Amino acid sequence: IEIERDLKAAIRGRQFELYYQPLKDLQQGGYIGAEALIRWNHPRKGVVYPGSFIDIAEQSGQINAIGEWVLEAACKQLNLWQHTNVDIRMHVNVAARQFFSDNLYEQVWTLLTRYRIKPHTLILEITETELMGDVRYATMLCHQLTELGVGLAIDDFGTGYSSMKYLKQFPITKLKIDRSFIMDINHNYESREIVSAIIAMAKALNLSLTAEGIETPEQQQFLVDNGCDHAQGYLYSKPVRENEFRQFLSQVN
Ligand code: G
Ligand code: G
Ligand code: MN
Ligand code: NA
Repeated sequence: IEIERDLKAAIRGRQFELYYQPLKDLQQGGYIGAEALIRWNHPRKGVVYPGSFIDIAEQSGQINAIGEWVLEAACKQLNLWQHTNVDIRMHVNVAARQFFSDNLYEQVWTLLTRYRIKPHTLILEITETELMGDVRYATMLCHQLTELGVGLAIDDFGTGYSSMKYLKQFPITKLKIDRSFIMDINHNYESREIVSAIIAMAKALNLSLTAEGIETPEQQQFLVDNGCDHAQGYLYSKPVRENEFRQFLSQVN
């Protein structure tokens, strides 16, 4: 209840901020994207992480207003990057309730137009569980969003409930392997087998693949050797503020 009340003030009071975590192209070496991750600059508590308020916002319905803010802030930023020749794709997390709200398509259309975004540079991250909530509606919406030209990624892939049948049915462009599989690939035979099977499946279905939660050079090496496309994790950078993110890019790209 206290958080709900504080969130109301936060939405009105511009207390949210996006941090960015770089996505590395494992085969070419450069950085090709950023995942936008929300932070709440709470007037008393300091920086609050989404783990402690996204679920509450989802239950209270405040996620719609927050999600709208996130999408607009990400598009505004993408426009600025495109103006300064920072060639990077923007990944944005979309919560279930936001995905199934009746105006996501319109929001995305409006923002692409308002901020002159090249559609393929915006990627919406959705979880398997979200998609499976209402397969018919999700399939329709995914097709509409794909027609706008934006990319669709399944986030936390492997942890949810989904079937190969639906993977083929949704017009998804990308999978993100959940970091729980990456965590022990260097110590656990089963995790290695699962990860290489997911890599093979993504290739067979012509889906681009990002591994999440890379923390060691050994994990990276395994993914490079097995042909994974992209990687994200503390090995490269934790999520950082925009100025730090640009500084990071100028040093590495
Ligand atoms: O940023 P952090 O690593 O603490 O993220 C924790 C969780 O919060 C992740 O599962 C992430 O997907 C989610 N999250 C972060 N930013 C957003 C956002 O803008 N919208 C939604 N819906 N979830 C987010
Ligand atoms: O669920 P989603 O993939 O959107 O969440 C991303 C979350 O993972 C963020 O909270 C981010 O801070 C966290 N994260 C990103 N890279 C790493 C990593 O290398 N190790 C760990 N433990 N967490 C990470
Ligand atoms: Mn994500
Ligand atoms: Na994830």
